[in-house]
Amino acid sequence: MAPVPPLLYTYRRCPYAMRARMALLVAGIGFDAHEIVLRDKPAAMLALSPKGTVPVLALPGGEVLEQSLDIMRWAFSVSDPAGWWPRAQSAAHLALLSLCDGPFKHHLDRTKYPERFEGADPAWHRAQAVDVLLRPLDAQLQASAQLGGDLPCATDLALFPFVRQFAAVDPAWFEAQLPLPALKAWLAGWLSHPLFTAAMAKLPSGQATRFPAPPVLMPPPASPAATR
Ligand SMILES: N[C@@H](CCC(=O)N[C@@H](CS)C(=O)NCC(=O)O)C(=O)O
Repeated sequence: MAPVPPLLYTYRRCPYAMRARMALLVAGIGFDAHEIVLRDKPAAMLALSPKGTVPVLALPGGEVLEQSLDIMRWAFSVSDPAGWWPRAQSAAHLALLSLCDGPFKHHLDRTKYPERFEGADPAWHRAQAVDVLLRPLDAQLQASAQLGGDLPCATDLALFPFVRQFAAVDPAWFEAQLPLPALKAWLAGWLSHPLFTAAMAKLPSGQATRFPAPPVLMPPPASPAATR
């Protein structure tokens, strides 16, 4: 009998779920995915993880991973010959990650949904988001095409979906007003990357489906010379 695959509760447009799906794909782990409707979360998911956020990964042995970073860590513990996880564990990378998930996410939410936060000034939060993460990220990416160096690492995967979301709030402003060329080249490389395309596969919602196994995922990323 074929082994039972892990089950990922996910939401296609959620940046936390994107990083989890990309890590599972990089690690070559076959999984079922249950695309949820945020306003109507499945009872089975809430039974496993009452906090009610996605992603949630239910492992065949009964363990439940309720945080995107735990899912990434687990995926790379299964298979990581290229060292995606260890290259993401430097103090500088962990600092970028906590800036992303902490202050940057705070400012991103208030840039994107100011109506949800009383008194929020989206232009101020947008400027803060740039200062807190995007400028340091651009500086880092001027030194190497990926945060992982020549090759990406788990930090690239973890941060990219959030930078994507920020850029999508006002793409014309992002393109015209933000002089961060290395960051933009990195973002463009990921947006067109087969790994991201694979991770964004559309699934029927409300049921578990085998997540499509991609053909070849990791051609080398575009070189800085080719993208800048
Ligand atoms: N710290 C969590 C955050 C996950 C999270 O906040 N996910 C959002 C979607 S992007 C969510 O599920 N929100 C619940 C809701 O909107 O009801 C993680 O890293 O997995």
